[in-house]
Amino acid sequence: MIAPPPSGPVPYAEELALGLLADMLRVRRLEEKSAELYGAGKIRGFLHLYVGEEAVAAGAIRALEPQDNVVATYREHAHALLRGMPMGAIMAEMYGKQEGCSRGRGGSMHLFDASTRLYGGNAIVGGGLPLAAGLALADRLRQRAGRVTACFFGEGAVAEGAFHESMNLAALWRLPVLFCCENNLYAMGTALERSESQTDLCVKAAAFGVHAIKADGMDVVAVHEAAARGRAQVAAGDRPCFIEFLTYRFRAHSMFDPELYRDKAEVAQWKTRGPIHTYSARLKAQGMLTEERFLEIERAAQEEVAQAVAFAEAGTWEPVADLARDLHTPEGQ
Ligand SMILES: Cc1ncc(C[n+]2csc(CCOP(=O)(O)OP(=O)(O)O)c2C)c(N)n1
Ligand SMILES: [Mg+2]
Repeated sequence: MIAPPPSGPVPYAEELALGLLADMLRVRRLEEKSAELYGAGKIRGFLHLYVGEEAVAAGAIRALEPQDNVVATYREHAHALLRGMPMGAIMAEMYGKQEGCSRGRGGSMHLFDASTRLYGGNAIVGGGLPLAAGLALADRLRQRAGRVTACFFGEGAVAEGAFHESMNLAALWRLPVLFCCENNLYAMGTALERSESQTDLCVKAAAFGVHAIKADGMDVVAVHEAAARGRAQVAAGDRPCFIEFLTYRFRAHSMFDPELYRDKAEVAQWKTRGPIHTYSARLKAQGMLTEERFLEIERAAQEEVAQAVAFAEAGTWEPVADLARDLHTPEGQ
């Protein structure tokens, strides 16, 4: 049984309330355009979209501070964008152009930007967790108090040894990590209950002695509240915190997925809980949003996407002579 759509008043002043809406719309329009460009052969390689899950990155990233680190997965366009990476640098990276954030060498799964403390984009399931523990350990050793590392990962990662090792060390050494589990119920075509004996992920996390919280990942307000609470606990130096955001992806796992493992009716039911339309309806009901304002925010997002595409189109390919650049071994050895 799927819970009813998120409802009730939004407890924020206008700037944050509408900022969260703008964040989700920017992500949605970026993702939809990316799918279109993939179909047109402009973006190649792997592409995993975040459509349906926007409330998680939007709510959680707004709860972070500029000094915090962020580690994400291959489904990370939203995290990069909302952390402050220009949309043009994301699009150019997906095009493989050298104006991209990783000079076109990483593509969709390897967005990286040290200036906004976005430490990837990781193609390996669970690969970000040890990196997050390591970043937090570095902060501990360098005595950089007040910095938290937020690590986003799918529920598929809880089946990996790296999850258990990272949770254990983070808890044992009281490292400042905010573990943000994006539980969209499927790891590619494998439903959680087909791969895990314990499907309550907070029970698993609590076994390590960390704070463990559940939040409705389709409700940007619930996400923001939980992330703010979790971040505060972590920053206080108490213990790491694990948050399970229950969410759902509306599109296929990647561009190569025929989606044979779930019914169309299930997807349709989850769409009734869509994070953008339910949130907009709440804002409208309390008089914080008019249709005109909504369209204005949407137009701005579309304009940003159009500019990002123009930037990527105008971008340049890395010259072949540069191919050996950044290799650790001298050419010919
Ligand atoms: C170590 C490892 N094993 C397998 C894969 C292949 N793989 C790519 S995505 C994926 C599913 C991961 O699902 P989840 O963690 O729930 O994230 P979601 O895609 O749902 O966001 C798998 C098994 C991989 N990338 N890395
Ligand atoms: Mg998943």
